[in-house]
Amino acid sequence: MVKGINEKLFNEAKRYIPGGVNSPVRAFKAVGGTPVFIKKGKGSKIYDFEGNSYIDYCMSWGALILGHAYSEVIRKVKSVIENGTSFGAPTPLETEFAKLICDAFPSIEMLRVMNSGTEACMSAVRLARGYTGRKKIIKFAGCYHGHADYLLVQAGSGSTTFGIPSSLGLPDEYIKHTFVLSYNNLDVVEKVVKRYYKDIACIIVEPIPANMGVILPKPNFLKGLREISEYYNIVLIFDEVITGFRINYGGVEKLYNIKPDLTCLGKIIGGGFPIGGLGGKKEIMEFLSPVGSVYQAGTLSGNPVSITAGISTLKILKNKNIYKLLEEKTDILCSGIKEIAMKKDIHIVINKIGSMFTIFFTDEKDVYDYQKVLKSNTEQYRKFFHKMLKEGIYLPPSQFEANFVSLSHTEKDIEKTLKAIYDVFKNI
Ligand code: KE4
Repeated sequence: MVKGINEKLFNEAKRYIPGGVNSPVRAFKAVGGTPVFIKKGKGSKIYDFEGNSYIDYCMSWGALILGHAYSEVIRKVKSVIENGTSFGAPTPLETEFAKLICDAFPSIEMLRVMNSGTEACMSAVRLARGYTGRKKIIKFAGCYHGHADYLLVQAGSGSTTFGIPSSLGLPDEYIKHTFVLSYNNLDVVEKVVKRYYKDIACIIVEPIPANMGVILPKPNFLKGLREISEYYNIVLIFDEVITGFRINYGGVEKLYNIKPDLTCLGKIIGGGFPIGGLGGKKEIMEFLSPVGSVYQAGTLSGNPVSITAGISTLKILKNKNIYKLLEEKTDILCSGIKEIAMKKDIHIVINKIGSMFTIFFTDEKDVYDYQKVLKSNTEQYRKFFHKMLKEGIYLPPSQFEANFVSLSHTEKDIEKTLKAIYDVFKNI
């Protein structure tokens, strides 16, 4: 064990990279301390340069549903990588991939691939605006759709407003068309749509949000969004960058039998490589260039490496049993955590679906919207995070993110995690 290497690596990184990281959530700002620099990942584990290993529940923010460096995926990528990594020209692999996604999502008739979830969401909004000729968009406080200007907008706590910027660099003109409403509050959606429907191009929503921690939809919330958007000819966009292929083979739309008009994808479908996907109704998708006049493009979009990793991942996930396995492991873990918390009189709420969950440190008896999320005790989460890290468990470095169980997480991992929870809850 060699102490201090993370510190050294972090200081050097901060010299050349803003905040020492290439994405802010990695900098441990929400939990304090020095981020762990990763040397390698394999299966459910990650290893740092100080000789520590961790059971990982961040799993590249949900992308690695099979686990780190999953052998079958790596083998497939190795078999294609020497034939070229990018051609800037079409390959039949992209058609095979698009067909797999169209077969998995009842609402997706066509798919366009890009290189991130941000691009997928940005393109979806532009497409909805191009298709409807309208400007305004509805998003929900606490939902994250990547960092396109007009989506980086966060109202206060769920009130209906024109966007209040949550980032510098967002001119009013860019965000004045963004309404930010309260997830799970259908009445507010109804009121705003009734008043502005003539100008609203789309409603974009994480159908099961995971970016304010995991929040579950209230009965009929998603169905209500579908009915309202249908009635007023507003494009309904499900941002399934996290949930796509996380909860089942397909999306949340299958879970609730609700068909959005467009779906944004990312993470899992790239098998650990950069990817984003935008799919939906043919009638809308064919507004995309070069068929239609909504421009959308990307140098490495559909490159054979990401696509091969994606295809091999999806083919493994197609085995129905996998989701049952993932769910069982996650259920054992979450019920174990609840039991220990009860015994130690630690007040938490766990929101869980499939193989993703969030432990909210809160006195609330349930957490179903952003206002309740904001009551979480982030100080207690910070302590919890670092104590678990010391026990060799790597959780997402923020109370407002999700934990992910992968196919590589073993029963032994779950046992070790519960033992760590027991020791940490003893004196948190
Ligand atoms: P990317 O551009 O990071 O590939 O995807 C943006 C995005 C879009 N939609 C949803 C629902 C998402 O969760 C994301 C990205 N998620 C965050 C963490 N929850 C990525 C982690 C990061 O920003 O470093």
